[in-house]
Amino acid sequence: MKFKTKDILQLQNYIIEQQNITITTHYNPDGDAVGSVTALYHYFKLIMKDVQIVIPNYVPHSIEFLLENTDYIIAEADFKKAKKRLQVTDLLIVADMNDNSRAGDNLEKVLNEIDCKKVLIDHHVSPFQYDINFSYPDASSTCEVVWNVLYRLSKKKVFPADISRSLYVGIMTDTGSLCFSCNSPELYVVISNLLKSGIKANKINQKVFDTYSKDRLNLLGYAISKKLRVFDKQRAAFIAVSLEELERYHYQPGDLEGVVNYCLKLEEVDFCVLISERDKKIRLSFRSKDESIDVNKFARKYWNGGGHVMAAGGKSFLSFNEVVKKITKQIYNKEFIVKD
Ligand SMILES: [Mn+2]
Repeated sequence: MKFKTKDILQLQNYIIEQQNITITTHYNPDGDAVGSVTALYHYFKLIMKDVQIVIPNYVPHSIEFLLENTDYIIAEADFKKAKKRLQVTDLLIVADMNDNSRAGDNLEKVLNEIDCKKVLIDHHVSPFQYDINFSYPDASSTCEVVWNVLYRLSKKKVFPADISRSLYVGIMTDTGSLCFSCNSPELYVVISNLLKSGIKANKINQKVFDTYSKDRLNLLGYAISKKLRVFDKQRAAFIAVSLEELERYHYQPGDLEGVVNYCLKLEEVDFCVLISERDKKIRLSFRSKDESIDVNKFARKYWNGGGHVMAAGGKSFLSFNEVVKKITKQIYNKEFIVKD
């Protein structure tokens, strides 16, 4: 990962000059988001900085343990406190999101308004320009970028266990346990250095991946056996679950995490979608098996979203049935292959 020396020097100056640091990330934070912000938090604590985390909304149960021994505010639970902190922040670090709008409507406004130094650490395409951008769309995860930033700041390769554990979780969750975005030899050097801190990879994997409730496993079974629609000719598939169906399985945040990837396990499928109905909107996740199907472009063009070439998300305020109809039509017409 190539870094500009001037960016690292500038970040170093910000860290020395600025009194306090706030770290934030995207709405519906995943393992990479929470891994990034907590690793950065522990690093700044180590060098005795006043630091706090602001997370837009709930953290899924399987990665909640990463928040132990950190000072964090969940904006959706205590918006006043989050806003107050951000308004007095001298240095804002935005991790695992490429645009303030990804923090959700309320937080976006505050992030846009505040006047402070702003640094981005991320791996999504087309980032918004901050004072310093550490943006590496080829990286497996933001946590891999964070490791590289910390290495250049500290000249150290092995960090304390709390930092290493957070970064390890981010890399594992964003690569589907090294199943995708996993071709870079340098990534394995990073993981090797994380394990040198003494963290136990097998125990962490269990904690993160083997935490299903009976309802969650049953919802997965139902989604796959009853809701999967495959389009052989178009090499595409989708799963659509309504709010009523989610409620039947006592849906908890995070319960649909990874469900979209099951569609791609089909040999005859190269593109897939998970559609899920939420309180006020419809959420969509897109996956592709092939770089020629750029789901980031598809999500940007049609579904108010974005992300990566092979994994992206979107949202819609149409009704559930309308979204299902629109996706069906787009699959029939192969509109998911977006030409420039
Ligand atoms: Mn990520």
